[in-house]
Amino acid sequence: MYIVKRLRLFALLVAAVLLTGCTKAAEEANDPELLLGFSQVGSESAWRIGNTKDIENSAAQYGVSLMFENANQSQENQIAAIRRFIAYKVDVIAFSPIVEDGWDNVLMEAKEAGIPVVLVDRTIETEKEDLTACLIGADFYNEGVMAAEYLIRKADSLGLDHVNIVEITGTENSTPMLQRQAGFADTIADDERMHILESIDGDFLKSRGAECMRYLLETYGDDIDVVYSHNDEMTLGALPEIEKTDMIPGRDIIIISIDGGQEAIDVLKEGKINCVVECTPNLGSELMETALKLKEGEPVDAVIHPTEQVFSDEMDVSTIGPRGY
Ligand code: GYE
Repeated sequence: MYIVKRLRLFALLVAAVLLTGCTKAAEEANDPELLLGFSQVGSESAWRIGNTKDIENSAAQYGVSLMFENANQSQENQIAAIRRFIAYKVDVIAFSPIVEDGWDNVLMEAKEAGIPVVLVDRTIETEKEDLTACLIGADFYNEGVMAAEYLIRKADSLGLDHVNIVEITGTENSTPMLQRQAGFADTIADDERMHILESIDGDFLKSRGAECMRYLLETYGDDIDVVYSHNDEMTLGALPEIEKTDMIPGRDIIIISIDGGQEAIDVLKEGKINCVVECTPNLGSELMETALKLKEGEPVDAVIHPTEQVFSDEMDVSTIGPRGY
């Protein structure tokens, strides 16, 4: 009898715990802690797809309800998405601006609506104050510096006294394009061996990377010693074009890329890319934590940069683990 009573009591307790748990979960589903509107640039690269996946997974993990909009490479679409977020009265808006300028009007509207805005991945150019709360993204200038420092070490080790570089840049007027270019140019500026033959816009796309490389090979042929490409996709587009000539990428032309996605790392391991500067797309958990703080009116850091590394033929590349994007 005593045991039966104890069992009953235990069962009641379990049911009570389960019920409160369920009610809480149901409450959270109906009334999530935070409604976040996020406007993504597009799906142009493995980096971007990895970034989208990470943001979606992090939202689920933090119990954040995510309104996700893909702008398919158009600033107009991004502006329209931000206006929809404002009309919907989301708690926080986040977006990765495709280019740096042209955001003042829509961001003034968000400010007037009292909705904080987080910049993810890329920044904006504005003269107005306090349009955005913070930036969570890579230090692109430093990525350019790391790419150039690798090149200087490589030129030293090969004993090169004249180095002709072609640069395939990302989307014109986007933060990674501007900063990766500036960091690289500033770092090679004092090295008299280094000459940039031409910088050409590859828009972060594989097809454009191939087109640019065809043009560069037609124009400069085997004068090219180095290809500095602002992302893996353009690099992966350029390599087959080099292979159509009698030059071997990674041996006759030094190939430097940025992002560090799986495909590029596999090609680095094959020896056709010499150096890949990492740019991590995993910004989701920082975004969720920041958005939750903003909703509560708590202070946030103005800039959050993830730490990044360089993968290159100076190291034992077989030790590089799976990249996840
Ligand atoms: O390098 C490129 C992408 O903004 C860091 O955009 C990002 C860049 C990334 O499409 O692959």
